[in-house]
Amino acid sequence: MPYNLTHTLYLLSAWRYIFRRVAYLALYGYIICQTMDIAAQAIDCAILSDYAVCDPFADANLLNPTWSGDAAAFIVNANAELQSNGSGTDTIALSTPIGSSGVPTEWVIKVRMEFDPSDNNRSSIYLLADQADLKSPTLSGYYLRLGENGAADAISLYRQNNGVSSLVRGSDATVAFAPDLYIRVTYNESGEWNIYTAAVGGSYVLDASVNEPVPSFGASFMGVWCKHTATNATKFFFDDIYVANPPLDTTPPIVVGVNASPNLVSVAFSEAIP
Ligand SMILES: [Ca+2]
Ligand SMILES: [Ca+2]
Repeated sequence: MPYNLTHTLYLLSAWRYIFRRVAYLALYGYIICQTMDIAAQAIDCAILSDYAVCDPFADANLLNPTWSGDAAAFIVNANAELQSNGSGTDTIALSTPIGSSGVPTEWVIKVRMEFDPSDNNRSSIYLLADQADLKSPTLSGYYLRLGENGAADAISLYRQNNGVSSLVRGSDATVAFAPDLYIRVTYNESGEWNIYTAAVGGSYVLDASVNEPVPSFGASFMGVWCKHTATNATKFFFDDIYVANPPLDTTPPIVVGVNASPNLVSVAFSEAIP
């Protein structure tokens, strides 16, 4: 019965393949679920490690870390939240250093805006900035914008480079109506950004992804930026700000080219040499 034997072997092989795929997908799904199983809740810096920034504003001030910029236009309120405390129509911002050794792998921030955002009343979360002054016209960096006209306000990741260009837009209406949510952003060495959102106490859900490798960056800062009219000058709230340290650079520079002339030898490396 050569036909039946072949047929049986084929079936066995097919089932083995299917079993492997199911096992792989189950394991992969488990890993993904584990990775995402980070509750959207108040952060505890005592149990977190290897961070560049961890601030639940429990100390009721703008120190540890030091937030600079429009410090007079923000307060830490009685609920231990960073709250805008501006007046009139204005743009206010605060930043804190995150070091200069690379791009962090993760950011978390809780954002609450007690109004429906618009072009004139919106916030930006700077994930990376090359200057402490987030209002500088020459700033380069990456930020999340929360707020636009209409009722479809999405979270959008922008790259800023002496001008602004949109990179990726998340789901419509995520932040259209008095937003109150946690946002978690991850970045990996392949240049992949993932933006997750969660209701307070809920689980993070992927909102948007984009591949956009960050060019080499010097001194880096993160921070919050608010554009407001008089009505909403004190209605921006931020909390539980966490930024992971950039991963250690374990890839040594390698020589990619050598050029020799009678008086000069120039060597090209695969990365910038400090
Ligand atoms: Ca807090
Ligand atoms: Ca809107």
